[in-house]
Formats: sequence, C-alpha cells, structure tokens
Amino acid sequence: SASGARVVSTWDFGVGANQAAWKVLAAGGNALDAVEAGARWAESELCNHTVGRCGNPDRDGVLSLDASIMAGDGRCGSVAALSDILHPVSVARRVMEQTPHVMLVGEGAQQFAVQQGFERQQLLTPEAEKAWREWLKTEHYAPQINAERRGRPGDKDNHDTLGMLAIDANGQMAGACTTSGMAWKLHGRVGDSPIIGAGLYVDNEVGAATASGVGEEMIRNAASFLVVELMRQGLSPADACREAIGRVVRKRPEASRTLQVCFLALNRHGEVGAYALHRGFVYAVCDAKRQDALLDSSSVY
Ligand code: SD4
Repeated sequence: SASGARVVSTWDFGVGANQAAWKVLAAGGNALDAVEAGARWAESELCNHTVGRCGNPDRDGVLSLDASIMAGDGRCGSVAALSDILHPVSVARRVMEQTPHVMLVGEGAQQFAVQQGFERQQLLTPEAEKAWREWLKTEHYAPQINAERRGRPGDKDNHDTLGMLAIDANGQMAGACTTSGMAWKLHGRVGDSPIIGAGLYVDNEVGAATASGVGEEMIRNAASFLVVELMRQGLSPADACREAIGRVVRKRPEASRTLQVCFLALNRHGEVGAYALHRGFVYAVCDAKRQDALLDSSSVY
C-alpha cells in the first residue's frame, strides 16, 4: 500500500509530474523511481520554456539541460550543460549508479549518455528558436519574476524548473530536479538545479528541499542544503524555507527586489512547506488522499 507516501513538486505543472510519480508510489514503488518518473514526464510530456525538449536556448542558440537526482541515503548524480539528450534526469541517475562520480558536464556528459544507450536528438523547437532570434534583436538579459504569469511573453517563464521531492511507504526519500536553466544564459552557464545542495538536497534523517528561480542565488547560499539543515535544527518545512529566503535577501537586498527565488521542502514525517521571495510561486502535492492539490507558496500541507 502507498499509505504514508507523498510527492511534491514545484509549479502548476507539478500536478502532472506528481501524477506520473504517483503511479510508481501507488504500485508500491520506491521514492527514487518515483521522482525519476516524475521528472521524465516533465522532460518529455510537458511543453514549457524552462524544462526539457521545449526549453529556450542559451544566448548562442544552444539548448543546454541541467538535472540532478538524490536518494535520502546520500547517493546522488547530476548532469550539467547537457545537449541533445531528451532525459537528463535519467542520465543523472546513471552517473549516480554506473560511475564513481557525482557530476558530469557538457560534452563528457553527452558522451557518457550515448555510451549508456541514450539517443542523440535535436531538441530545440522551432518556437524556441524563433524566440531566441527575437531575443537577439535586443540581447537584453533581465530575468523577470514569474514573467509568463504576469503576461509578459517577451521574457517567457524563466522560472519553471521542475523540482520534485518524495517519500515512499517505507519512509525512504528522494528528489529530482530538471531544467533548461535561464533562457538566454551565457553558453556554459550552470544553474543550481544540477548542484547537489543548491537546487536539491535529500537526507532520510531529516527531509528534502528543492528550489526554483534564479539559480545563482541558490548556489551562493547552498540553499537546499540550508533548508534541510534548518529543518534538522527543528524548523518546520515552511519555516525553514522562509528562513532561507531571509538569508537570500540579507545577502543581496537590492537584487532580491527583482529576482524570484522559491523553496519547497518535505520533511521525513511527510509535512510540506514552501516559501518564495515574490508572489506567484505555487506547488503541487499528491498522496493517497488527493492527487491534484495545488497550493500557494504561503500555504502548508
Ligand atoms: C536555474 N533554477 O537554472 C533554474 C531556473 C529555474 O524555474 O528554476 N527556473 O537557475
């Protein structure tokens, strides 16, 4: 039975990702398989501009993907700046399981993926290419807060990374993160999502955290690790996320006015909380009771 199991994800499309993960949990599967399935759903089924095959490219027109996966016992793997591979999260899992390493980047990551049987394919959509050509006219780089939700299609949702956290019926936890990063980033730029401790951190003893938004702020603050450590000190998931946002603001008060940073946390008891620097962040929760919950960042589940 899947009682006690729960999966949570960033953003509204997290509902769909959760349901893909829930199929695994409901069948008695483990948290690690569940988050991989959820992230794969986002990478291939979803078409937004910040995850997987429909992502916007970097400033040179290259779609470059970042992903990570972590189990609550400390196993982890990630890939950064990976091109032409549909499922970076699964490559990250292979890095974790088939190599003595944690992280592979760029050409080496792609070479490894191909050796592992992943197919090279052109992913950039005509729509993303068109958006990039449009962007080239100004080359103005200014990530906007929840841009699409505010109806500013010119700088479409730079904040729609999938971060997913799960606990299975055996109390084992896992998390995954997958993204195409910030649109129009410098070629070679790596965000927080593939950096263990920044975009994702999971510890069975305490809980798990993930992040979305401008990754530089998460890296600066080792943010997902920070959220987990704050929970270890006794804070609830929501309070830990709020405190971590406070840290981001204190470090860069000026920048914090215009950048979005969002945290989502799940503790080992299954309690969920989130917090974001600015309005607009939502997260999805799925368990045996309800498979389609979508909550505002200030609500606790
Ligand atoms: C990044 N954190 O690459 C990612 C972008 C993101 O929702 O979260 N988008 O910085």
